[in-house]
Parts: sequence; C-alpha cells; structure tokens
Amino acid sequence: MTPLPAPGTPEFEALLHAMRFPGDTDAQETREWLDALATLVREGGPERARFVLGALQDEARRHALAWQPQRQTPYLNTISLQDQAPFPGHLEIEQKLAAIMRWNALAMVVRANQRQGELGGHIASYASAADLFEVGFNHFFRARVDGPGGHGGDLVFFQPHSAPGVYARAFLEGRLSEADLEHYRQEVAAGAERARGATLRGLCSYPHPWLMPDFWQFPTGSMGLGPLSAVYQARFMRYLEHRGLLPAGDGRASDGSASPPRRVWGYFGDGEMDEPESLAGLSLAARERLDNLVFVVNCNLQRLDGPVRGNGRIIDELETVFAGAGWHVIKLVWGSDWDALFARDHTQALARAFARTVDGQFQTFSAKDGAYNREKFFGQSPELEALVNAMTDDEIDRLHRGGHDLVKIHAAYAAAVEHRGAPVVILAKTMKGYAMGASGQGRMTTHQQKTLEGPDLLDFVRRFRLPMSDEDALAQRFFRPADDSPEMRHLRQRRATLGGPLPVRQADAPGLPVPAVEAFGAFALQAEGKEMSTTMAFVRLLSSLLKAPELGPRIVPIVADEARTFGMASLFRQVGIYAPEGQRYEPEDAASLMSYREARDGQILEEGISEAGALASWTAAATSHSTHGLTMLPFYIYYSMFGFQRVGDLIWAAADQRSRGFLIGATSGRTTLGGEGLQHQDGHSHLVAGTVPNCVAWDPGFACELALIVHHGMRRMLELKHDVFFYITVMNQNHAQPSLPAGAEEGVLRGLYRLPPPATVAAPRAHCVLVGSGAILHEVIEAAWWLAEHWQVQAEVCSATSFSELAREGQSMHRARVLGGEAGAMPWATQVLQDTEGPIVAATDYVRAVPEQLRAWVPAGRRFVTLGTDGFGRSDSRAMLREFFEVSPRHVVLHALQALADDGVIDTGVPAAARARYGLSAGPDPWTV
Ligand SMILES: Cc1ncc(C[n+]2csc(CCOP(=O)(O)OP(=O)(O)O)c2C)c(N)n1
Repeated sequence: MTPLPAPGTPEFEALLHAMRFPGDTDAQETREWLDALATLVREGGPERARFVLGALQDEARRHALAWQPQRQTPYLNTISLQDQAPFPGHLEIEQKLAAIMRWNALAMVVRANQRQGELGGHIASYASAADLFEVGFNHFFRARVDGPGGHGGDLVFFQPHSAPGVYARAFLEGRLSEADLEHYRQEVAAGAERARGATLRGLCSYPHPWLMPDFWQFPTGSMGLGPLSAVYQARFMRYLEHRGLLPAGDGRASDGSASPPRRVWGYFGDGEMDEPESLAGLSLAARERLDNLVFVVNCNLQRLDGPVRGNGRIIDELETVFAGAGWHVIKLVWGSDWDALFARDHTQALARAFARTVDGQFQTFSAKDGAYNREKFFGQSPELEALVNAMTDDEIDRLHRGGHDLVKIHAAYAAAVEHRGAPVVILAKTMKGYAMGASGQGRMTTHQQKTLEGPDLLDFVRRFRLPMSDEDALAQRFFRPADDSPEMRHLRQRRATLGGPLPVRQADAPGLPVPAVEAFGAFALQAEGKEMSTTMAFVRLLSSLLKAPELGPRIVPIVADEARTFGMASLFRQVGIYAPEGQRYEPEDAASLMSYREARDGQILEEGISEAGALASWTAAATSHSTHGLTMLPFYIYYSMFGFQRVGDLIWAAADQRSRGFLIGATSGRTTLGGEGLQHQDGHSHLVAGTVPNCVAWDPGFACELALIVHHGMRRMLELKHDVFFYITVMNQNHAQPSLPAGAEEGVLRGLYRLPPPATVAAPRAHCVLVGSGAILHEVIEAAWWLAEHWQVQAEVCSATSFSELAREGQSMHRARVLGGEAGAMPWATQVLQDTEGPIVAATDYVRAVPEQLRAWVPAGRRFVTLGTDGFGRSDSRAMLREFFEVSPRHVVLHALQALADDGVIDTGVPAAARARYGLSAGPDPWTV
C-alpha cells in the first residue's frame, strides 16, 4: 500500500482533486475557477456568491449549454456542526425518556400478542421514530391553550405504526393507565370490561379520532393520506387567517401578546412516500409558501417487505423531489459521533464511501455488528480504516444515525421552524427496529416482528440502562419512573411549557345559528311548477346561505375545476376565489358580472383538477370545529362519479375524523349525464355512501326536498353538533318543480313519503305503488300516468329521499327486537308502505342494490320489484339511456303490470299486451353488454 502524501502538500491536494473530480481534463483551470468562487464567498459573502452563481447560470443558458444545477447534495447533514443550534434540553434525561417510551411501546405490543397471537402490532417503526417524536414533544409541539396569550395548538400527524409510542408517552403523562395499555388493540374486550364497571379504555391500532375522540386528531393508517391531508390542513389554516377568521400566524396572538406561529407537523415513512397522494400536495405547499408546514420523513430505509430503495438512496431521491417542488430540504443523516470522524477525514473518504453505498447495503450495515462494519464499510480503503483505528467494535456499532441523535434532531427542527417562505422537509436517517437486538434491527422481517427473545429484552434494558430487574424485563412489565423522579419532572415541565399534553382532540367549538329554511329555501319550498334542476336549486340555496349574517362567512364552497359545469360562476364575483397572493392580473372577463375574481380573502376553494386535493380541503374545513375550535361548513360539489369511487379512502378518513359538512354529488346517476358515457356516469356512489357509518346519503328528486335536507343537515351538524356529514346527489335535468306537499316534511327527512297521486283512475282494475328517487322519480311519475291512462291501474308514487337511512332505521329496530331491547315502533318504510295497496316497484338511477335496501322493510306479503342501472354507462341522450337501462316509464309500467299478474290480480295477458304495445322484448341484459 503506497503511503498517503502528507496533508497540505501539493501532492496531497492533487490526489484530493482527482478523487473529487474524476475525469477532470484540466485540473489547473478547474482549480482557478474554484479558487475564484472561494474568494468571492470569503470577500463578498454568501449573498454575493449566490448572486454571481445565478448570473453564471443565466450566462450558461445564453450559451445553450443545457446545464442545470444538481438538486442532490452530498450524503451529509445539511446543517453543519458550526451552524447547529445548541441543545436547550437535558440530554441525558431526554435520552432516558426516549428509552422508556421505546420500552413501554414494545412491551405493549409483545404483551398483546402473548395474550392473543392474532392481534398484530408493530415495534420496529416506532423504534426508528422514537427520537424524532420525542424532540418534537419536548421542544416543539405546542398544545392548544385558550385565553389571552394562548395558542391555537400545533397539528401533528403521527406515523400510524408508531401509535404505541404515542400511547407510551400518554401513559407516563398519566393520561392512559396501565390497564389501558394492556388493552392495546383490544377495544371490544375493553368495552365489555367497562360495561362491567372497570375504568379502562381500549387503544386502537392506529390513530383513529372515531375510536378515541378525545385523543387522536388525524387518521394516518392509510399510507399517503397523511401527507396529503397535512398539506391541506396547513393551507386551510392560512385560509382562515387570510379571511380574518383566525389570528394571523405571524407570532402574535389575538390579544397582541407574543405567540409562536401555529404549525402542522407531519411524520411519515420513507416507504409511504411512494404513494401518489404523498407527493400530490407538494407543489401546492410550495406555491402557497406554506412555511407553517414541516414534514419529517423517517428514512429507516425499509418498508414492509424490504428496502425502500435497495439499489439507490431514498434520501437523495426525496431530496430531489422535494427540492424540485420548491421545498426547503434538511438532510439529517449522521449523528454527533460521526462529527469527529468527518473532522479527521481530510481526504473526504467518508463522503466518497457514502456516495458508493446504496440503501440495501446500509440496511445490512445496520443489521450487522461493529466488526462487520469495520471490515465491510471502513475496510474499503486505508483512509477509512484509519478513521476508526482507535475505536472498538462496540463503539463502531453504536455510531448513531442522525435520526437517533436528539441534538442533531433538535438542530434540524430549530432550523425548520426558522425557515420562511417555503415548507420544510427533514429527511431523517434512522434504523428500522433500532435497538431491537440481533433478531430485529435492520432485519428484512422486522416490520412485522411482534416479539422479542429474552436475551434481546435484557440487552435492550442494559443498553438503555433502564432501572429494571431481569425478571421485570423478561415479563415485559411496563415501566413508569416515580412521580418525583427527574425524568417525570422534566417530562411534565416540558409539556407544561408547551401548553399541555398532545395529541388531544377537542370538540367544544361553539355551533352556528341555522337560518329557517324559509329564509333561504322559499323559492324551492313554493316552487309552484317552476322549471329548474336540483343542481340549479342547490346553487341558489348556497348563494343565499352565503349571505346569512353569521353562517355565511363560515361556509366554504369547494370545487375541483367544475364550478362552471354546475352553474356556480356567479359565486366567483360574489365571494371570490381564495388566492393568497390576491389577483396579480386583469382577468380576461373583468367587465363581466361573473368575472373570475381571485382574492386573498376569497371564500371559494378552487382546487383545480384534483379531487383528492378538494376532498382534503373539505376535510380540513369539516374538522375545523375540532382542530381550530372554529365551526366551518364546507360544501364540496363535484361529478359524483369522481367522489366515492375516486377518493373513497379519503372520504373514509374524513368520516373517521368526524367531519361535518356537505358532499354534493352532482350529475349523479347513470342516465342524467347524457353524452358523457362510461367514465362519468355514476350508478353506485349511493351504494358506497351507505357503507360509511356516519355518512347520511340523500337522493332528492325535487328542489323542495333538497332545501329541507340541506336545512336538516345544518341543524344536525351546526346546532346539534352530530358527527355526521351529508352526501346529497343533485341532477342537471330541468323539471317543473312542485311545491312541498303539505305534511311531507317528516317523510322527506326520514327517507320516504307519498306524493299526491299523479293521476286518479275512476274505477281501477288494480292498485300498485311506484317508488322512485332522484332522476328516476320523474320517470316513475310519468309511469303512474301511463298506468292510469293505458291500463286503468291506480298507481301511488312514493319519493325515496334516502334508501340507506330507511335501511339503517329498519336494521336498528330489527336488531333491538331480536336482542330483546326496546321494541320501538315500526320502521318508517313499513309504516309508509303499509298504508298503500298492491305490489311495489322501486326504480332508481343506481344499481339495483340501492333500492334493494328497502326489501326487508316492505310490509309482509307485498311483492317488491327493483329496477336499476347495473352495467357500464353509455353516451347517448337521457331518454335513450333510460330505455337502455330499462328505467324509462314503459319499463316501469311493464314491471308493475307483471307484478300484478304474478300476484294474480290481473290476467297474465296484460303484461304481454304491454310488451306488444310498447315494443319491448328480451335482449341481452344491459349489465352484460
Ligand atoms: C394504503 C396502504 N397500503 C398499504 C398499507 C400497509 N402497510 C402498512 S405499513 C407499510 C410499510 C410502511 O413503510 P414505511 O412507510 O417505510 O414506514 P416504516 O414502518 O418503515 O417506518 C405498509 C405497506 C397501508 N397501511 N396503507
């Protein structure tokens, strides 16, 4: 081995240069340029250096060099040792606290699985995230404090599989008991014990506000939704500030006292960043300069099956992606104990070795011991070897990654909160399964590991010097230091300084007064035959509600580039489109009454073509009562096909968060959107909506029904504060709108009511009932006429405003009866239908499974037939589509006659005659073609 030239000698410099710039054809010239830059930095300062580099870049463009600066920086910490903020905490105590959290979290999972092997749970994720969380808890996350000098509280999204760590902290804080921890993932059993008088609660697997409504704020269990939601929460916070509804987050509380700005912190996995939704909000966050947003990506280099980027480096990749989107990137790769190595690394051998090492290899290094690392990593070159000569294998083994070093983490967070003008991402390198011993740390299988062998448990306790007996360690006893111990005092003091414990979900926001329905919906209640579509009626209702004195400003209209489609363009002028920079151009249509008006305090959230973004915005507004203590009321109107089908998982998460607001599925149904065809025609959103427990779904056919339903929803959400949201479908077909029939209100709001008979037959040969909803209600009314005119059959028509609510009520009463509970009255559907006569035909613009929900509640002995639009949509006129799907009046009539014949009330020749008269015959089923 040739000895290295002495540092400082020209030979040494030449060697260094060759290593740094392999392939340099003129080292002398390169050196001159580098020296010039060094002089510029030294004499002109960084600002001047940046300016000159910008000028050079401009010049390079003029020469068409097609050169772009690399987004990727070396695999080193962004914050250098000299720029590192001093650590203000008590390092030793905080390290100990982190170890205790780790221990209790792992004990919780292991014990649950010892009790019942099927419960699952994760140890390795939190083992990697613990230090990242702890620095946040001890130094940054502010809790909500009301009153003068208070603080609105930070919003924190926790990585879902790390939930045990958050429970472990709440245990030390005295917010959860040992019995609670023992019921991790055993919520049902806990409920049973509580019913027997025990005071304990079950702990849900992942963050779920539905299941722990005073604890979790944001559900993150579905990978990708957390990052997207965090962006839109931060954006909604700004929206409220710009609209003057919340004090500005500029460090001043409303009473003028100093108060740090509120922030959104999001902790996400590096594997999770592969989800399209994880990246979907990045541009918006940068475009709107959301410097109230900090992402911490826990780069433990592994996901569930294996390495996130075995053959590459996820930190480099994410740096490029985030920086490209306009975020400020802070790489937190190496811990403090590497600082000494870097200081001695005159040849930059470490940086070069890192540049050669891919994540799959880094994972192996984390799983192996110090001897292996000495041989395989530091053994790569004499310079590297020399760096660790004086270190024992054990010391090499314990070299920290940046995400496990409280001091470095603190410095990264401190820099993040200081940064202005852009959101910040911290890419923190950690080890999956950190300190889980030989069978856990860095192992391919570590994600799903739920047990630790005895020796690993003992190693853990010794490594972190937890004051536990071997017996306690082997029995995985929970550990809680004495109340007056330095650790507990520190823990309490830190959280007290930051406003109290966290996470806490509050639901004490004052409600809002709901105007009387006549005040905003009189035009719909007394429509008297005026022509309009329910979409037009909705826009008119909304426009009127926006003017309501108290409620109006709290309404958040949301669209995803479809405002014109739904006739909402007039709102642009009326309330403006939210744009943090205002309007820096003269809109093309400035002279028009409906001109495109963007404003800093604009009220409409125009999300562009992003249903996921719009839904995330809707959720932020719909949860404002709990996240900001400020009740808001969002209305998001969209093509119904692009709702439950397209962003169903986001709606599920919104439901989990106890969202309150309106989702308006416009142009819904398979046949109201003539021309658009298969991808646009929604025949199933109502089926899915009915599966979301707190979603109340409605399919009104008339404007008067719509007005009542909107009013009812506002009363439930704003006055009664029910944790429900309304899904209402509206159509774009104009109809003569009737006034609300007398006495119909209760029926409209319970899901079914009888309309005044459309036609009366003097001496009917038979009776039947036609049930319709939404668009098909009008076909059914037409069918009632035909039945009277053509076949002397008296048909009664019922409007079903909500099949799912009828079914829910029926099921609830049935269950109570079977289980010997309160018998209750008869289900509403049964009550309404029992006063009618003859077979019942129910037709909708949705798959048959929607009206089928009524079958169980049809009075005994009554024939029940459903018609629907099962199958793929088509492009054609509405009338042709209704023929194709067999929900047109003649099909409804034929099915009613067939049902009467099957009941033996009329002759079987009658339906045959109807087939002949209407030209109907059997072809292939529409749902197969
Ligand atoms: C949408 C979705 N897909 C799949 C999963 C299942 N899943 C849970 S955790 C996980 C791996 C997470 O890896 P990473 O984000 O790197 O986090 P880590 O646990 O490694 O910190 C997967 C695939 C999920 N929860 N959500």
